[in-house]
Amino acid sequence: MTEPLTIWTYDWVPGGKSGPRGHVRDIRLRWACEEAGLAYQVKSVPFKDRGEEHFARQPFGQIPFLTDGDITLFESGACLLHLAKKSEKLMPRDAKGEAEVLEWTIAGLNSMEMVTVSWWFVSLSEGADNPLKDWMLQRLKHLNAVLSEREWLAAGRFTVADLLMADVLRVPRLRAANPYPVLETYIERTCARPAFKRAFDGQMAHFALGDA
Ligand SMILES: N[C@@H](CCC(=O)N[C@@H](CS)C(=O)NCC(=O)O)C(=O)O
Repeated sequence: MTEPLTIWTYDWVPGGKSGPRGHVRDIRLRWACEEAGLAYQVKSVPFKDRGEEHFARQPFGQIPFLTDGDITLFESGACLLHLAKKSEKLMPRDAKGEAEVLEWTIAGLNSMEMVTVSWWFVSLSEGADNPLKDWMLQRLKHLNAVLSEREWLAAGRFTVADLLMADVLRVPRLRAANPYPVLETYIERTCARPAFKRAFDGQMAHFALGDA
């Protein structure tokens, strides 16, 4: 029997208020599979002892990575686009719609997450004096202008680009610093999708098992 798609994550990550549970990036892959109705299983690599086999599949020793038959991919964005090729629910099949999904998925990763994650890290030590604050706020401002004109980023409907962007934006510290109600409503609208809740609950249950 062929193995279903396998999403790889850690066996455990710290819990509690400041822990990453609920935001570990395997959630992006779970969410995409849930949206598309793709069968998947989740397997673990050790969080504490990252072995050679892990680095062979994710050269930075991070997660997530994805196995699909004899294909293994790392980088959540690459995995999302791979999954999007399997389902029109994640990405339309017309050339224009597909191009919009590609550009907005990469924008989520490269124009937003690159800035927001840098800002987030610096904010842990610098608080309100974060020198990256203006850079981060500029990006939110421009995204706000886009989402003030339309409900979804690409192709006139929910796609994997929204899944990615909402996941980037829903980080609590960033959400608290976001001055734009339109963006908050976008996060709420996107994360209200039942597929998100299933993915979130799945991740929380997985790491709770790791506690045991
Ligand atoms: N660009 C990577 C980032 C992956 C990433 O930051 N993964 C985190 C978990 S969400 C991780 O493995 N952190 C542990 C580490 O960096 O050692 C992607 O999108 O897949």
